[in-house]
Amino acid sequence: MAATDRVLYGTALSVYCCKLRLALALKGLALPETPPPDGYTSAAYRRFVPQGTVPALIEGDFVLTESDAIIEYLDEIGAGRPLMPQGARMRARARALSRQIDTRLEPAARALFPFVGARLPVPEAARQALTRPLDMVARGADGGRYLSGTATPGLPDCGYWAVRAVLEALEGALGLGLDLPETEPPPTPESAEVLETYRRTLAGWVTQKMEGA
Ligand SMILES: N[C@@H](CCC(=O)N[C@@H](CS)C(=O)NCC(=O)O)C(=O)O
Repeated sequence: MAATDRVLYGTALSVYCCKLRLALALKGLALPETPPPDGYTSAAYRRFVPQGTVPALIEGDFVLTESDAIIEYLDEIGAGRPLMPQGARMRARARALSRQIDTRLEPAARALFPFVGARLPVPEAARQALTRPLDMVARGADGGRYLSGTATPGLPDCGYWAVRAVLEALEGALGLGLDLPETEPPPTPESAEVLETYRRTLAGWVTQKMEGA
């Protein structure tokens, strides 16, 4: 299938869409991206994406949600440069760290959103909730240049770059004093540009929240 027959639904602010855009940039794939009609909670969007989440990949009547599943699917059909490492154990480690970032780190970061512009103190427990998942990321490099010990960037790197951008924005807004693990940055101009664009989007969101306070 030609890349042009695929459509991606996404929103500028979604951390999972940023993760997928980073993966696509590393893969060298340019897929058209469009916002869900009337937003992702709309009945119009749920008519063809019943999960009502972004990102979603559409290929004819094939509809796929979940950023990891989309990235692994594109890998398996040979679309662009592969992001999953060679070897079952290496792939399993990449998946495990990616799940930890998505299911532990990102929700702990998201829990802080209501405090931006709210002029309320962030409870210590909410700040502490980030410590363990950040520690897992710090240990995830495991001797390699990229997360889960690989020599080239993969699934967990894309997830962490995106969530780290969110955490940086939260740090600027809330002064959390977080110790964010340093990992290798996106290595190509295209992937660096995706992350920079996302940082600008987040900065605009923070400004809007602070001004609305
Ligand atoms: N695990 C999913 C998470 C996707 C997700 O929750 N996206 C948010 C936007 S960042 C969303 O669509 N939220 C709408 C909802 O959950 O109803 C993935 O990796 O794609």
